[in-house]
Amino acid sequence: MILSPTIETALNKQVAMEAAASQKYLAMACWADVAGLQGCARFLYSHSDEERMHMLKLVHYISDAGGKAITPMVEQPVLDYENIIQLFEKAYSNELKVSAAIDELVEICVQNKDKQTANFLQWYLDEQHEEEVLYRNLLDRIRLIGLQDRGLYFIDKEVEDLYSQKQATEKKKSKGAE
Ligand code: OFO
Repeated sequence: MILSPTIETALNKQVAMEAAASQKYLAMACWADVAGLQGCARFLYSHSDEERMHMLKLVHYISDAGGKAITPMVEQPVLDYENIIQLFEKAYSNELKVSAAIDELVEICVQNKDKQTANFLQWYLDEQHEEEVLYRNLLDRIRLIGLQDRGLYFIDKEVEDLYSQKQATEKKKSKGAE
């Protein structure tokens, strides 16, 4: 199958968006690291890696379909946050933007009758759904804990636990795939 120029351009736009997401999470992880929030940092570093994996999946798809994947320019992400709640609010709103972009991409595939790419993008639709739920639930919990008293300690612990659960689920998934 050969990609149409329209689909190739649209997929490359998504490559850039996933790369930018990876950079944003990396900057968030560095901020959390400096703030002494080790659980949050671990979670965010690993999410940055995930976004890079999302980018690479698209790059390989474009190449395998005879197109040319474009390595995007690296933009400076936001480096500082007022506090950890604001950071996760930004992360959540970023996920909503990525979801909207994937929806639009699927729509372009449908309009251009590219069923194969629309089918490939199903994985991204599912992934975005998971990430939206994860960040929405996380935000609810950390808002509930709040920043007062030992709030930061408990927020960091909450995120660390979430990170460990995610790692365990990934391990199970990859064992199942062996
Ligand atoms: Fe790429 O999954 Fe979120 O943004």
